[in-house]
Amino acid sequence: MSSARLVRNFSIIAHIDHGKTTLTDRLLEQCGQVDHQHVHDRVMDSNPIEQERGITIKLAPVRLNYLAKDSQRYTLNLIDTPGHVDFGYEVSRSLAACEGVLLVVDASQGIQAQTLSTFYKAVDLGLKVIPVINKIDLPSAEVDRVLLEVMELCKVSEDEILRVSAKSGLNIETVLEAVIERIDPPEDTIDKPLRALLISSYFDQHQGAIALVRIVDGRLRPEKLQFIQSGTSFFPAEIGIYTPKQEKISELTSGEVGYVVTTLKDVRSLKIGDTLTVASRPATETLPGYKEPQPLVFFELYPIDAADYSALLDGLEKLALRDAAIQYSNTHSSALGSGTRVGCLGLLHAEIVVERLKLEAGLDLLVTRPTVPHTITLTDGSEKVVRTAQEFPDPSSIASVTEPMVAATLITPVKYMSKILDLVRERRGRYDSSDHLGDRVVLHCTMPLSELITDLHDVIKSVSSGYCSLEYEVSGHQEVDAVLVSILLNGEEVPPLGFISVRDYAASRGRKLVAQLKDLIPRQLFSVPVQATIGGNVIARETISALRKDVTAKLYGGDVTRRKKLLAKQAKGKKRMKAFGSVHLDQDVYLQLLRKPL
Ligand SMILES: Nc1nc2c(ncn2[C@@H]2O[C@H](COP(=O)(O)OP(=O)(O)OP(=O)(O)O)[C@@H](O)[C@H]2O)c(=O)[nH]1
Ligand SMILES: [Mg+2]
Repeated sequence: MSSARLVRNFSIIAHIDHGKTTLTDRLLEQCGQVDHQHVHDRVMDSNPIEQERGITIKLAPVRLNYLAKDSQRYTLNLIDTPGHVDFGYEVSRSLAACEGVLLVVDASQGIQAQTLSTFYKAVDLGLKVIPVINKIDLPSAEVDRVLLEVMELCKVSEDEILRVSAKSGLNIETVLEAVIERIDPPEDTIDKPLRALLISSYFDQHQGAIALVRIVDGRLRPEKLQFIQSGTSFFPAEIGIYTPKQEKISELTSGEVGYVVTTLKDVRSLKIGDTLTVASRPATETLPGYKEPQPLVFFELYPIDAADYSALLDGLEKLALRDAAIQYSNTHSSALGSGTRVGCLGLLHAEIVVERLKLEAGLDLLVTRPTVPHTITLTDGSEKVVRTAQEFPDPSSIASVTEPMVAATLITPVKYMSKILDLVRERRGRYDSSDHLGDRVVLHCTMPLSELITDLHDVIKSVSSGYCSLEYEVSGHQEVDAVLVSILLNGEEVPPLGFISVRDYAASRGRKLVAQLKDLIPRQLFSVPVQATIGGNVIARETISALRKDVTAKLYGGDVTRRKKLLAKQAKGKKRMKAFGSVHLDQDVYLQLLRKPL
């Protein structure tokens, strides 16, 4: 137990890649908490995908034990957050557990779209913001320009802005001292009945469901505990903190952040934002929670080998145990058999889910194009939410369609502004207003979400030489004239290749996809027409010409064992493919198409 006066709770927030995780690693090092025997570059990004991609996808708490200049030992509970827009909800949860934040800004980049959104989230919650300019060691650092931007945004004087290099460790101590001086200690409410906010959860193979909590009032001890909203109760097997290793302690008290091993089998019985209390002496008032993450993109997954269906469900189940933002439900297609429809927070999240299933469950999967949910009013007056192209109803039964819209914020140097606005208009967006930020401009626009989950991000980066950044939030729905474009191979429909498009762009997108398919599909022994259709009318067509060489010839030479081997190899290859109109497609074709936007 530590006295609340000597506790500080804060999160590190920033635009993607501005150095949150590196700074967290350095702070750990400063407090002597890095185990040099097991040290790898990134102590905090612990899961393999985070390590490989160098991005944070889940919030991570850690407790620092810091001997300050005033000779007192402080307990600093820090939460490292992800910067990518798909994982913005993790930032909101982290902020709910803090009294302050370190707002990190890359000295070579300045304030970016995500910097603004996370800053306003922190201000809305009344948190103390400590601005930190990072990467001052870089030759391309423009510390003075960034200082002005930060002073303008945060309404602070120059000497309140810290200047550090998380890479070299320069000025790291100033960060810890500023946290102690400027962030308020949590309120000391140790005598009240226990109320702990569930910030996050994960599943450990040996320990079961583990809850990450911020103790708001009272003490959390080994006694029967209960969640107020869900009613779930349990006896904790262990209480502890992250240093960053799990470290068992006897109790957590008001103001502290730590973990509780719940022994529950299903992590989904832990509802993020729920209030934990003591079963025999419950608190009555729940803590203000926060919104559950809402999936924004949906796609379908089918095992290429139907026998793998149960392995697919198992794999997804395991993933969902660790990642509460994944939604999935069973679906069936006449052409593809049994599959699942998966909802994710964005394209990066979707890519990570598919990657994990392939890696961890070793599955060959057919992935349909990610789609945003459309709400369709049918001619009989009923409403239907269509999450993937495969569910799109017959055009004659549709009265109207609406699609999700987003409020997008783009920050760009003035000289790229007109190019960016052209791009926004091309993607069916509209300009709403703008502000100035130093010598750059902040554009507020409204756009269809479906236009954002394509290559928009890459295109924006390329027209602005990497200087424009984008951030968005779902803002409502708007009516759209949408149609289903179907793809036919050799006269037979290939449902996973179909897509929903606004009618005006359907023909050009259909042509683009048909041309991509012509390049991607290997030539066959016969010529294969590739067509795109809307409601049965052909809008684009290409032909994959036939292979001239007789590829089966080699099957007939040589001895029996060699022929058998070749046949077996061929059968194995076939298993990993799915036939449409006598054309076999393997998972690589789908995966490559996903990366080629329309
Ligand atoms: N030169 C220099 N590079 C830095 C500094 N801090 C971080 N970096 C580099 O910047 C890149 C991104 O750093 P991360 O710490 O992963 O950034 P992040 O903000 O945690 O990124 P996300 O969690 O994905 O949002 C890495 O390649 C770091 O090595 C610094 O002070 N100087
Ligand atoms: Mg990170």
